[in-house]
Amino acid sequence: MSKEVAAKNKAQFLAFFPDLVFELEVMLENYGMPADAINWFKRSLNYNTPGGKLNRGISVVDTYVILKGYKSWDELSAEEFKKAAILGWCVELLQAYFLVADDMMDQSITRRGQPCWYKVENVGNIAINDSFMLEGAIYKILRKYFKQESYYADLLDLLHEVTFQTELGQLLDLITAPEDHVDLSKFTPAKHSFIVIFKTAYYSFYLPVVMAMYLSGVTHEKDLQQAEHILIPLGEYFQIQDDYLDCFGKAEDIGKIGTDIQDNKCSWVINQALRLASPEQRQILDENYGRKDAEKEAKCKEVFDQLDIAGKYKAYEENIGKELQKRIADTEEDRGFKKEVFQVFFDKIYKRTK
Ligand code: DMA
Ligand code: MG
Ligand code: MG
Ligand code: MG
Repeated sequence: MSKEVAAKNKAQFLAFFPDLVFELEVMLENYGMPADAINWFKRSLNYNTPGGKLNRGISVVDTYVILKGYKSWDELSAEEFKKAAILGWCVELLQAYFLVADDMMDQSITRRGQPCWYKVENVGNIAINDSFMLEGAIYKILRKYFKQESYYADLLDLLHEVTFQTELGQLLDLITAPEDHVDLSKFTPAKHSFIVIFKTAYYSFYLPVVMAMYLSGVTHEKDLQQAEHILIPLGEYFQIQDDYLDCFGKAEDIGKIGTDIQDNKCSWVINQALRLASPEQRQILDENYGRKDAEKEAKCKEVFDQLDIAGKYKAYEENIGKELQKRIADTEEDRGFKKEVFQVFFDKIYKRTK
């Protein structure tokens, strides 16, 4: 897909969001909510939902188009676009819900180039309830547009399962990173892998594709298994990129200031460093990692540079790229699934810098 087509699709997807905000506004009016509360919710929806890359949401539409055998979004009927776009925005609402809460738990400062929602004047802890309402909006919208569909229960079940998996990942992420007690021996590659698969891969990669599978009726058990076989390692790679960029990316590119070192996170970067560090370097990491102190953070980064973590990342990226390409090539298409679904997703994230 050319850059121009991708930009046009993104604009079309984005242009649909105000319709959903309006629907939700009407729903709140029907509950008799006062105008200032409706405006608060609208502000939270607009602040937290559409500002990112929208890869997850757009993937629902892209996947549906491919599974239907269409050449482009132009072949979608108005009704088809609407249904796929609604499901896409449901994934983006789920993402918004997780991010508002994640930024509070991670004490982050910026997100998508603006202050995190809880950091906005007069928001603070109200952001907790706002995050719940971003999640609740998903089910209000699904109920309105999909209740009569045969796959409505499947959609709800998928969303609930994936939400719970994400929360399991977040739990392990958080308890492996206690604020008051640094113990780097608790970090292991296996734990890291569990954290990133559960907190990111299921909702970011598996969910949008399976939603589009339900919508298009390509739902053979073996195809769902194939989706998991490729999208989970693809999502693991995506979160490893996120871990790497938290430390080595530019804030202007990633739209957020990295917090993993100060937050004592079991990230890909520290796991590599622990594998390679000399006893002296290990001691520096033991004394400086996970402390709310910019100078200590810089000392950790010095060790990461000495260990050439950036070079190790490049090598990892080449290898995982090859492995994923192999899995994509081996995808069976005889039941109606198309390997292009995976290829498009792969191309969107391979060697990303933002
Ligand atoms: C993100 O993990 C996971 C979820 C479920 C939001 P993270 O804290 O590494 O994300 P970010 O770097 O965007 O804060
Ligand atoms: Mg975070
Ligand atoms: Mg987090
Ligand atoms: Mg991160």
